[in-house]
Amino acid sequence: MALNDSTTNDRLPEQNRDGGIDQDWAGDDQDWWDWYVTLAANDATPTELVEGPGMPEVEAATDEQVERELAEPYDLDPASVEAFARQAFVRLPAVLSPAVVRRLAERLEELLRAEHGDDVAGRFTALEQMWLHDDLMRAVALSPRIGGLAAALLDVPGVRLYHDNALSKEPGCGRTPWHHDAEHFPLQTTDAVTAWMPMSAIPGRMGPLSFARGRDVLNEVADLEFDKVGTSYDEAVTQRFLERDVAVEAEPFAVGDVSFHSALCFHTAGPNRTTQPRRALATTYFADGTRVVESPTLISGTWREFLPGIEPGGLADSELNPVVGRRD
Ligand SMILES: O=C(O)CCC(=O)C(=O)O
Ligand SMILES: [Fe+2]
Repeated sequence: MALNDSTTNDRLPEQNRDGGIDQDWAGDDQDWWDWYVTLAANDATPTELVEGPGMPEVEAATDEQVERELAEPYDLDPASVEAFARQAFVRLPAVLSPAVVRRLAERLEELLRAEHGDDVAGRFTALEQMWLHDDLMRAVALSPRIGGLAAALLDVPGVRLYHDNALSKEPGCGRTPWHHDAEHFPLQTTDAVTAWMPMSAIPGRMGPLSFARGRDVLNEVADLEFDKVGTSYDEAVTQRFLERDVAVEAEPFAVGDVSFHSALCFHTAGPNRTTQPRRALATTYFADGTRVVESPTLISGTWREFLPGIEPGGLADSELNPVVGRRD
């Protein structure tokens, strides 16, 4: 199967084809992902898809059990806080029980199918702002457990919701390009973090989220020019990390593991070479008191949807950005 490989700008909305990246994104969030994955370099050699893990093979939790678990605090080990501060990401075990993952995965399947249908092979299908119309997804986005972890890891008094996301890398979809999210979030802070919550086990061949270790990795690649139509930026980052011995963690995820990556963390994900979709819920939080940058870019995507009524430079506190977590 040919993995997504495109070196033209035909995935860019027409209004965004000319000029640099200092312009608002003209399409919707799915258009953004369809474009974004074309910026990843992929091995052209076709490979067989192997069987992948589906939803956890346990009985699903009830909706009440999901809400209860997501409301309870997680016992965060000080070594994990220290690891996050040093390496800009951390993985935490057993943040979600297998039964809760199962229930969320079932619901996500329904939501994705309703939005994208069945004909999705090879694509990266996304959903966002599910919390506005779905009770279970609201329990995740507004979870005191997940929000509390975000505040504790960032070591800030409180965090607000930026947006939720479902990220479904369908069978045969290629890599996610190297990037760091500070570039994506139009926020005047690096105190932002994304909880990446897999909806199954994710073995290596399924494309687990993978992280370059260290808060300062950014400096190693700061001189590389972003490429909005081809894969040159992604290739240059890969090359630079190899040359400078930047350690990359690309471990599989077990059911219930959740990773938290800072806006400073460089990350990527491999192709999904399995027969099952690689699905995760990804929710982003930022420090309360943050302002929107003066000049959002193409890479900021559909940010106005996540901060309605807030103009560049304004305080990021719309009604869609409730305070979700507090540091104890
Ligand atoms: O799921 C992926 O492959 C990419 C997700 C990502 O970049 C993020 O959640 O920040
Ligand atoms: Fe990201």
